[in-house]
Amino acid sequence: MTHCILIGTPVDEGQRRAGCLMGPAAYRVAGLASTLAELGHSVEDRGDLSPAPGRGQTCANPAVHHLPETIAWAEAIRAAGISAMEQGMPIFLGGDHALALGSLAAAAAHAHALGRPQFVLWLDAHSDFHTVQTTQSGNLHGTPLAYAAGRPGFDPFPPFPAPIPARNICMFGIRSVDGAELAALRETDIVVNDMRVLDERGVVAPLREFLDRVRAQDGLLHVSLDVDFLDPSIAPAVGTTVPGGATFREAHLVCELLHDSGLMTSLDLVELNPFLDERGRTARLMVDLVGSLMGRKVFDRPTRSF
Ligand code: 5AB
Ligand code: MN
Ligand code: MN
Ligand code: MN
Repeated sequence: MTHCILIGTPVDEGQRRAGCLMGPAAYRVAGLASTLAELGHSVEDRGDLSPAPGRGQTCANPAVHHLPETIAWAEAIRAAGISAMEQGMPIFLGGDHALALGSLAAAAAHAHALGRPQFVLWLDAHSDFHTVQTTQSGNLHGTPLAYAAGRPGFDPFPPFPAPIPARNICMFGIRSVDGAELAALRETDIVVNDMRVLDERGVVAPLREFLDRVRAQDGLLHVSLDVDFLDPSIAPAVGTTVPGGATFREAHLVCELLHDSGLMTSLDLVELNPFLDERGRTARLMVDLVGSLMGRKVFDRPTRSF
């Protein structure tokens, strides 16, 4: 059983449509803690983080907004994440995806201290591979994976503690990539399982290939679940909907396979905008997916050993 540490991270500055700051409250209302407890896990809710005031950092890209505030969030999340990582499995309740500028740094620092490799599974419609310099929208929720991979162009941010090797990063569900991201991704070994791949191969084989590599290297695995990984027809509460996302069963199957692997060591739940939800259905779906990630199943049956 796992000691789950809930860390509310109501970041809203990484994009322009207000509402993600209500995400942590929506997860609590939707029963995240009781879902985990019913599965036999211990749960510690550390409440919501609040960042220090921004320190006025600037950058050359005029589109970028809320840079100092986002840096302050990243620092607060990194510090809280590192201490949680030592005590259990942090679940970061977003908040927009800019929170991963902190959670990935915490995971990487922790893995580095243990002398073990860090892996990342990025469940998202988007690749989030912009730098502070290349983002055209200026929305920093589109940058965390580039920061974690050690791309240059993050000068105003603290240096990423132990950049994650590209081959340790696996994207799932991708269907919206900007030109600058595509050009940069082509230069890396990141495994991009876009929707075309998942349509052709399903989710099982590509996910097992990745999990086999994590296991073979005794890696730690950070999973970042962006609501827009899901098809908007089942998860409307997100500011950046892209049609053609993961179905209800594909998403649950990904989570079930992750649970069977026993490899996940930290988790982000990001981009939920409860203001856009329909009677809480997206928040409830995200909580149900966490249930699958943490061991809920209909029948116990022998699973393929990883
Ligand atoms: B999300 C876009 N690439 O840079 C940009 O939702 C979208 O965290 C970023 O994945 C989406 O603004 C960021 C067009
Ligand atoms: Mn994202
Ligand atoms: Mn996204
Ligand atoms: Mn989004």
